[in-house]
Amino acid sequence: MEMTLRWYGPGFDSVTLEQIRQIPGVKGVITTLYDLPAGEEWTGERIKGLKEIVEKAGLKISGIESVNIHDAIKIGSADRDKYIENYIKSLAALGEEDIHMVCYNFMPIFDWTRTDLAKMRPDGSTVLAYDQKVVDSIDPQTFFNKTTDNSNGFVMPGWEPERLSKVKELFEAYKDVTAEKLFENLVYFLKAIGPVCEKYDMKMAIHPDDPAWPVFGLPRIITGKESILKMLKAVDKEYNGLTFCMGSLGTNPKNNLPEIMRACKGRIHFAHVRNLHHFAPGVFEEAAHLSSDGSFDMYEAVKTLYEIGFDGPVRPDHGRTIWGEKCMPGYGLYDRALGAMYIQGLWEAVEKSQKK
Ligand code: DNO
Repeated sequence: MEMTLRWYGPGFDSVTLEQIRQIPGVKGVITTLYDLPAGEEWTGERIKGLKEIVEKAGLKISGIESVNIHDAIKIGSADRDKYIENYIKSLAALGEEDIHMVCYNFMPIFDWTRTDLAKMRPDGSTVLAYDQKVVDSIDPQTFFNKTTDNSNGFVMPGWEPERLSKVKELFEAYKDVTAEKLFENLVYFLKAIGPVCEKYDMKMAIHPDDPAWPVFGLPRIITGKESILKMLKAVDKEYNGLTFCMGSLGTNPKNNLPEIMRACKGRIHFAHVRNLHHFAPGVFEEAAHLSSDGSFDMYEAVKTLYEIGFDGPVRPDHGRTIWGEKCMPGYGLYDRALGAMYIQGLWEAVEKSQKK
């Protein structure tokens, strides 16, 4: 495995590449062109520019999170081929720059959802949290407008202002998109990008739905073992793979994380390793990475990644906000750095004990 950290790019992240470089073992970043709206073509020039900045700091780009999918592709509207064409060009441009892993999601409208971005824990740290009752009490079409509360002024991934300002129109556009239709549209997209992925050895890593069930009446199709295997089988090629996001799949305690990893052996191209603390069904908060701080057995998870021969990029995921840091909720330096060290500690222990 290759330890990485997510970095939003110059001007968007409170964390610097110089800081990331000083985290032991972190050699690469997972980044993006955060200013580009979904659907726009990524040019070689923009990618080169980003790469230069990262490499100048002594790091490399280990993958992209995300090249976002335009709603026309998810909805399957008449103009989708134009956006797929742009996506193909973007993948080719990334391949030309020797970047071979792209994380994306196929969630309608909202990407990941939390009900609190700064829930206070007894130790004074704050975390992202979710309560289904709160989600059920919201009418998303009137509730969301230009920004999200508590985000410290940062644009949250998947919650870009241009998206939030047209939530009503988007709901209208998605009204006939059932889970079956959404799945068909995903398969259509995956087949269309096949040739460019194979030409450039591009690994596509779909991000699971977070939380792993439908929210606001919108369908969600990457929620657990069965739906993931269905997706992998529908386009049974290596390029069509998964981001194994523990936190997203783990929102549903019925998902057996090690079992899903084993079932997806060879098709996991990226891993987000993090911990959640469950209180009740549909009520959880994000914990420190340490097993005893949350509900997941992190040792078992890392051991399983090792045993299935996973050798792609891993990143610690949403961290707590600690030590007074001013950062994008979930994406501060301190707790993710602690997470990176912990995951590497587990990996080293597993590796040494299994090699004996
Ligand atoms: C949230 C992230 C997601 C993820 C996308 C991938 O913190 O895990 O926004 O990056 O769903 O496209």
